[in-house]
Amino acid sequence: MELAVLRQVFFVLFPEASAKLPEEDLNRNNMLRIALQSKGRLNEKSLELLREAGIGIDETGRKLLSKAANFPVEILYLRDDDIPQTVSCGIADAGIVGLNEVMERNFEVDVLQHLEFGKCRLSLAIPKYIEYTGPGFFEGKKIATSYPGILKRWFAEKGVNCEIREIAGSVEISPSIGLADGIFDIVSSGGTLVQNGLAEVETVMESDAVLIGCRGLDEEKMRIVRTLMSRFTSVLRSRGKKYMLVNVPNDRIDEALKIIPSMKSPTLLPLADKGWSAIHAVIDEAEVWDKADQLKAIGAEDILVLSMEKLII
Ligand code: PRT
Ligand code: ZN
Repeated sequence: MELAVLRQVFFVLFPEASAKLPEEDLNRNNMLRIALQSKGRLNEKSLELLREAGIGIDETGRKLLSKAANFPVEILYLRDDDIPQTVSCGIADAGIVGLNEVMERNFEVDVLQHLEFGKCRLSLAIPKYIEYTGPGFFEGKKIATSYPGILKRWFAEKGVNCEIREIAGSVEISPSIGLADGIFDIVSSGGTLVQNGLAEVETVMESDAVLIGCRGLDEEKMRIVRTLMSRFTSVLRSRGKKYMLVNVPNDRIDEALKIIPSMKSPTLLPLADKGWSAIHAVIDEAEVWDKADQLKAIGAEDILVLSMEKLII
């Protein structure tokens, strides 16, 4: 898109933000612009993921736009609602946002990668004392939500007609004040529903933060996107993993390898003490104690468990 046009689109879409961005070049070609949530639930986790992927963002006196020091990326901070549109029209090349926002806004963007944080679900809930009889229950009923698009499509699939009341916040109080018969909202722990006397009756979609991309990026930007995705994959794979070193009598190696299967071929090192070897393996943190007990039972000794910094594949 032409720079002048791009600038105009940005100013029309985000008048407040554009006031803070008088002279920034909105059309940098050799750099990937990523839109992140400026504040809210996804902001810190998004920056943490970038940091762990080795991309240092200067956050002192955070502006609307900030550049990475060591990677061809710049960050555009926006409200999450605006991210899908910003990416679809090419003002940002990529973005990190909840899948729920992508599905709700329905702009044309590519969902490139699931980032495994910001996990939640979008569910229908009704007062807990009412008996639920299936999707047909909602025929002719009023439902309050901030996500009318997703809900309309779901009811259309089910062939149910109901009245959707779009409200911006505090959806969960709608049934108790007589505004709606049920709600459709984000659920994480389920605590908010319980506090408001509601029962979750249908899960319409699962969501997590996703990396989205503008369609038709040029080869240079695609190359940066691919590097970014491969770094994210490494970060996500190493989360919740531990590095285990264990000394095993040589005649028990086969059994030990069944207990701790390795990613490819096992790393096996002979010890100075003849008749013994060390096995190195990456295992899930949740399995550490269980695996250690099983290894000790077959005669393994000196089990060392270390934190894992990165798993680059
Ligand atoms: O200001 P801006 O528009 O950028 O942010 P926002 O206020 O619209 O969104 P924000 O920061 O609240 O959430 C951003 C994204 O986080 C959402 O779009 C989801 O993808 C994701 N996410 C994950 C959640 C939750 N978990 C969550 N629990 N978003 C909201 N909630 C709220 C929900 O609305 C409900 O009120 O938490 C309540 C339910 O939580 P539980 O744990 O009681 O079930
Ligand atoms: Zn929002």
